[in-house]
Amino acid sequence: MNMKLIDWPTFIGALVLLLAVTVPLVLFPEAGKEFVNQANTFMTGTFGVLYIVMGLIVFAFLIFVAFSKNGLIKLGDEGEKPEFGTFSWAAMLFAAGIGSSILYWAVIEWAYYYQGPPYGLTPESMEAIRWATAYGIFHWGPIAWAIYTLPALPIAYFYYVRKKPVLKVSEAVRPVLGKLVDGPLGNLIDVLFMFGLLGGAGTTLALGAPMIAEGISDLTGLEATLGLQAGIMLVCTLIFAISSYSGLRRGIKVLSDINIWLALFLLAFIFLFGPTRFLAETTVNSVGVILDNFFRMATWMEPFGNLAQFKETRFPESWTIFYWAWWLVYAPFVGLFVARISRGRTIRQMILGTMIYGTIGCILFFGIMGNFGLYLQLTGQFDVVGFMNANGAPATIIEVINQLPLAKFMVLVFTVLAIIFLATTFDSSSYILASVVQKEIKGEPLRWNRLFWAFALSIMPLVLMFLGGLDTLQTASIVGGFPLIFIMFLLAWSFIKASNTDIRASDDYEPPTIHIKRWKKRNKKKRRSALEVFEEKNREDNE
Ligand code: NM2
Repeated sequence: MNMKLIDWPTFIGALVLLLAVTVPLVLFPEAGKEFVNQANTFMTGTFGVLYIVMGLIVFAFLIFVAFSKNGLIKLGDEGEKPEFGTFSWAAMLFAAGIGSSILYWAVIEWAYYYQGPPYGLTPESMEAIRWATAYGIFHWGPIAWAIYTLPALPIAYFYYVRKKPVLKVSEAVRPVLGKLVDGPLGNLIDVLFMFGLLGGAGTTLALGAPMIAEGISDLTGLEATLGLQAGIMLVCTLIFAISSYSGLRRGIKVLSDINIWLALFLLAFIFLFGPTRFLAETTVNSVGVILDNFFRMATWMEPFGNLAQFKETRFPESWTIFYWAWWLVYAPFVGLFVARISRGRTIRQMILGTMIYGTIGCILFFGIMGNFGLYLQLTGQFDVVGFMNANGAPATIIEVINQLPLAKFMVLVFTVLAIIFLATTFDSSSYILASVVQKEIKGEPLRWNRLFWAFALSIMPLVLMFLGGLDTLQTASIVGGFPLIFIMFLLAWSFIKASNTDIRASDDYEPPTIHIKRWKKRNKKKRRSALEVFEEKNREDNE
């Protein structure tokens, strides 16, 4: 074990914060729940507008960067090929950033909107249906993926262009905070990020475990008890611990590829053997609704909601803001991970690839699985909403899958897929948590370190589950991730500051690497490449 590579203040800091939150929840579950719920209401209510604005700004910023000269910067050396092929890249990206929650919400999200529509519409009306099919896609769409992509910019830039062998959020804000990141402030930033991610993972497990348990219960006849859920979580932990332990190429990549093929199979099956025409038309239609109303949806709040004459729905807080917060806590992790796998791509390719492939993937899930449920409801084949109100969402999700041809086989596929989706998010999370608590990464973070965080990720939810506090965890991401809003701005600022400095330093304002050939031609005498200029700059920075 090489202990010298570990960044102990961050390691211990994250652990202490984690225990500081978990222990009181274990000792006082009821009061803890009350507190987390209140904190959640307070934050989404009072600061909701910050989340909404953050989403819009991040989206606009990324589009701007993608098409600016900074977007042409290549992550890596001149002529270097992308480290992973586009298919594997997109598959890993999707598998890492998206967990089992997509199976949960894609199937059932519409049912909530159908009963509690936005804009004060009448529940279960035609208008409510129209929005119900669109809002899920919107919450998993371009703004959400933009939130995921932003941290990747500075992180990838420092890792591959300035060649600093550190995968840390704090390192990515160095251009703005300077030497401050070497002190407690840097540790604090990393600890906050880790804490947010653990909160987000808690939300994921809190949703995923009961759904997988229902699937297994449906297949085996066992009751979906807490014990079963705990057993499932242990098995999942084992799978992702093994994957994370095996590393990026052997573990994570292989599992991601399986994940994508199985997901494509499930989607194709539902599409072909379900109501194909209805699914296709409804999906296209909802994409249209979003395009038509993008900014309306992206800015909808209820400023007059608490005046007596208006009926407050709390839809923005319960959904859009909750979602932005949840994407946000995962964002630095996905950023770190996307950065790690994007060697050899340009910033533009990385931005557009993440936003486009990510959104398309989510459209497929919501369009096919969600609209299949809606179809069952509208045709009266299965009363999804009634069943959900009586038996809860997880059982309903499995029941929807049970309406397919080859029902039991499809429930099996669905359940296995949920487990793999969970594992592929958690193996990369533990990989990244391990990276963040290391001073330096030689190739990959240390193995024992990866294993440690793999278990840390699920032990806390496991303990809470036994104490009945799993619901509390669902909102943990919002409470845990609030400071990240500000870190997002620092990250954007940092990227622009550093890349602009470097572009200017390369004499003729050409972006580095991609235009190096043209640059060299024009500067025949000066043989210094742009990269050398940056490396020199880098050395100066370090001194
Ligand atoms: N997001 C994509 O549980 C999961 O699927 C992981 C969830 C942020 C809503 C991420």
